[in-house]
Amino acid sequence: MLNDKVDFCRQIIIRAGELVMQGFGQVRAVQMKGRQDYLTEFDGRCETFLRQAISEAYPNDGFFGEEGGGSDAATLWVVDPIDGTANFARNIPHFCIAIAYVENGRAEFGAIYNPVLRELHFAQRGHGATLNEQPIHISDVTAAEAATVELGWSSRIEKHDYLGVMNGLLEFGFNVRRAGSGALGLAYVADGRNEAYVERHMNSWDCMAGLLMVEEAGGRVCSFEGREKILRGGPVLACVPDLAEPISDIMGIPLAASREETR
Ligand code: LIP
Repeated sequence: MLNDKVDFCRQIIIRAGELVMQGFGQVRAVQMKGRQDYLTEFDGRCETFLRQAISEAYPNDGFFGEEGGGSDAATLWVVDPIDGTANFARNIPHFCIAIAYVENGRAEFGAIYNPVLRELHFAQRGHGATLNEQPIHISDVTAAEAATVELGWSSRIEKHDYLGVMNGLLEFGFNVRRAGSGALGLAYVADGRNEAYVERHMNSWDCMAGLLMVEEAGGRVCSFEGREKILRGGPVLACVPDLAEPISDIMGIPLAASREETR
C-alpha cells in the first residue's frame, strides 16, 4: 500500500503543478492573509484539487492543508499547495508544491515540485532522496566561510530574533540568504545547493517533506514529529553534519540524534 501511495504522490504532484502553471504570470488578484502573507486563487484551486484527488484515492487517510486546514490522523497527507506564494504572485519562478505523507506523526515520504523548472525532489524513509529520479546528496562543503545558510522568515518571527541569528551566522562566516520558499530551501540542502536551512518557526506543510529529504540525503535535522508539530509547527534546522553544531548553537535549535547515533 505504501508503494502505491508513493507512485500516486509522484503523479498527482505533477498534475497539481500543471494546474498552478496555468496561473503563473497571470495572477491578477492577490489577497493578504496577514503582513507579508500572500494568497492567490491558485493556492486555493491547487489545494482543492489535491484534497479531492487524495480523498478519492485514499478515503481513510486524513488531509491537512495550509489553506483549508484539516486534522491529525494516523495516516495523513500534509500539503502546501503553493509554497513561496509571494514569489508566485510576483512572477518569480521560485515556488513549489509540497506534500508529506505522515504515519503516526512521522513523515514516511515527501515530494517537492517546482513546476517552472520541472524539478521533482522526492524522498522515502530508508530509500534515499532524488531529484528527477537521480540520487541526491548534501553538499561536501565543510568550512563556514564557503557555506550558505538560508534563513527563512515570516511575520510570525520577531524582528530582533531574526536580526540576532542573522548576525550570529554572518559573524561565524556564513553567507546568509532568503529566497522565499522554505520547502525549496530545504530541498536545496538535500541536493547540495544550500549547506543549511534554518527558520525560527515553520508550519508542517512547509517543512515535513524537506526535512525527510535532508535526512535521506545524509544531513542532520531537528526533530519535527507528532501531533503538536503537525498542527502548530515549530523551529526548523537542516544542515550538513560538519556545520551542525555551530548552527544549532547560533539558532538555539537542538539537533535530533543522527542515524548513526540511533543505530
Ligand atoms: C513561506 C515563505 C517564507 C518561508 C516560509 C514559507 P508561503 O512561504 O514566504 O519565506 O520562510 O517557511 O515557505 O507558505 O508563505 O508561501
